[in-house]
Parts: sequence; C-alpha cells; structure tokens
Amino acid sequence: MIAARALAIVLLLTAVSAGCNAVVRAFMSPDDPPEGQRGLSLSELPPGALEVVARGLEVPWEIAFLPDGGLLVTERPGRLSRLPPFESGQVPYGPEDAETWTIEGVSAGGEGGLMGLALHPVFGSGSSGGGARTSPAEADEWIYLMFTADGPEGIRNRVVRYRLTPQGPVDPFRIVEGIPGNRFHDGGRIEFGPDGGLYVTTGDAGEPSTAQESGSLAGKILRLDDSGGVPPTNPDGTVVWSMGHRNPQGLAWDRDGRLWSTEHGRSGFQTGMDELNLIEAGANYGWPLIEGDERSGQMRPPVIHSGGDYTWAPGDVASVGDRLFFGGLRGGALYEGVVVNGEVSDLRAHFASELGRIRAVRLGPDGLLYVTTSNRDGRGAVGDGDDRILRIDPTVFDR
Ligand SMILES: [Ca+2]
Repeated sequence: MIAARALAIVLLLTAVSAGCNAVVRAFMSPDDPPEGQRGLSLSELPPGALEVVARGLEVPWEIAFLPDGGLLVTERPGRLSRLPPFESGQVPYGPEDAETWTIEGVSAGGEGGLMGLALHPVFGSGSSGGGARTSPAEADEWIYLMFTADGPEGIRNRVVRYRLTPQGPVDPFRIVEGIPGNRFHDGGRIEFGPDGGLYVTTGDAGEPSTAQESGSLAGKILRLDDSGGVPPTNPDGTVVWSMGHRNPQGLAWDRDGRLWSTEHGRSGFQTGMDELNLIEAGANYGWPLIEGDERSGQMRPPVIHSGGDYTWAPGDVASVGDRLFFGGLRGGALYEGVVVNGEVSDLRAHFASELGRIRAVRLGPDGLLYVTTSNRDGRGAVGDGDDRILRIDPTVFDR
C-alpha cells in the first residue's frame, strides 16, 4: 500500500507538469482495496448473475422503478428517460429504446447537473395513500428531481416536483431552492423515508464553514414534506434534519428503519476519510471540524470510514437484508458491509477496477440490485457500452 501511494504521488507529480486535466485523471485512478477487503470479481459470478440492462448512457445519476416494471433514469447533463421493463436474457437497452425528456433549467457543470430522482410513495397507486398522511389525489403522478440551476444569485441547487404524464414531466413546482451550489460538492440524493418525509442531501459547495451554519442549506441533510413544507417532527422547526456534512451522496434505511448516508471526505492532495454515517435528527456530523475517528463534543463520527490511504468516493447506498451496499466512484467497486445493531463489519470491495466508477445503487422490486457506472463523468476510463445500468443477483454475495 505504501509503495502504491508512493507511485501515485510520482504519477501525480508527473501529471502536474503535464497539465491540470492530467492531474485529475492520475489522481482519480482507483487504488487497490486494503488487504482483506477484496470481494468477488466478475469471473467468479455464476452465468446470468450480472446482466446489462442499458448501455450508452451519459452519467446516469439515479434510477427509480415504475409500477409497470420499467425504469426511470436521470442523466447528469439534464435528461430524464423512461425504459420499458427488462426481460432477463434480452439485449441491453440503448438510448434508442428510451423515451427521453430534457429537463428545463438544468445547468450541468462539474459535479452539478441533473442528479436525484424520487417517486412519491403513492406514485402509481391510483390513490392518495389514505391514513394519517393523505396527499392530494394527483400525488400518484408526482416525481421529484434535484438539479443544479444557474440564476441571478449564481449556481444553486433545487428540488422540483412534477407530474409524470405519458408525455413526460409537466407542471414543475419548486419545493426547495437556493441550496448553495458549485462545480464541486452539490450533494444531490433525494429519497422518501419510511416516515413519508422527503430527505435531501446537500454539499458544502466548496465552503466548508457553511456545513456548521444551522441557517445555511449547505452541508446538510434536509427533511421536507411532499410539497416542501417543514414536517412538524423536524428537530428545530426548519427543514434541516442533520448538519456538518461535506458532500453526502447516498441515503438508505436499513431493515430496522435506521437512516444511513454515504459521504465524501477530504480531497485534493489529501484523500480518503470517506464516511458511512448513521443519521439521527438534529445531530452534527462534524465537517469540517472533525474527520475519521476524531471526536469533539456532541459531534458524531462516522460508523466506518475509508481511512486516510484509501478512497471510496462513495455514490449511493442500498439496504438488502442485513447488508449495506454502496458504490465507489474513485474506489471503482461495489462495497458491501454487514450491519448488526447499527455497526458495520466485514467490509468488502466487489468488482474492484472491473466496472469503473459506480454511482447509483438501488434494490429493485424484483429483489435484484441495480447499479450504474459513471465512467463518462470526465474522471473515469470509458469502457465498452458506458455508461451502463447493471443488475446483480445479490445472493451471489451470500457468505
Ligand atoms: Ca463527518
């Protein structure tokens, strides 16, 4: 590992003299996973365990499953596409098989653009849900997108609700806007929790101190109702659910209902310290005051982190049984950890350096795990068919 780091530094210094773009490329190449964490490789999978669902995409950032078995996918440049249901063994879908809509107002640059996607919990049910949390009848058509927009105040991120009709998304309604944005650290994941709240991750937008400002929407995890209001059970009477985040990229609830979030640690000439956090209402996750195992006051350290010599640069996270799976962008792997009582053990890195950068990770209603590659985001090596949506039978990971 030390030799690998030394080599990386030599490559980096070589790249510095070769120009800025080369610096990024050398710096983003994946390291080998730490000793003892290497998981499965593609050659170990039984036939048919991994299938390519779609190819020829450009930075697919998030996917969602439609009631008819089809898929929605966002691409960061600003496109939303709908794919028909995928039959096992069929030819992968290409862009020509998708219905695609350009999302008005998206400004794509750096890490920003069209990012998160979520369906209302009653989407496609033909009802408003009933019970204590009734929604308007049209809620069964509501989808939500998070994207970067450029306006008079500069680059900002927003979450917009639409009605998804056969003709595409219509009636945009901004439910939260003015979230600080930048070429780096735009957060972007949105997800409805089991409590019906809409959770939103926001990055520090390159200004670390804002993560510690309770009045700023930067460096937070937000919780909203389905129209952008403040749920009465939020900790401080605002949309802020937790603070002190640098660039949280994933959200998932485990089978006990606990919320987990992946988060990028420091970058630049220092790397690593990427985090998997257990999110609790009103808690402070420390950025930029503490990282790794450091402690200070009531600030929460991550449950696990990558260490200072290895980088996950995590994408989204998904809960499958007693496992958490999360994607690695720079790490170039699908990570799997075992969850017991809020602790994570036995972390493994599957398919290390075999698929490239992995961003979206979702458990499908069919019990299969869907992931997207992100090799066309300017930081990866573009492989055959990239970017792709893949699905994997998670029982291959049973130990
Ligand atoms: Ca932290």
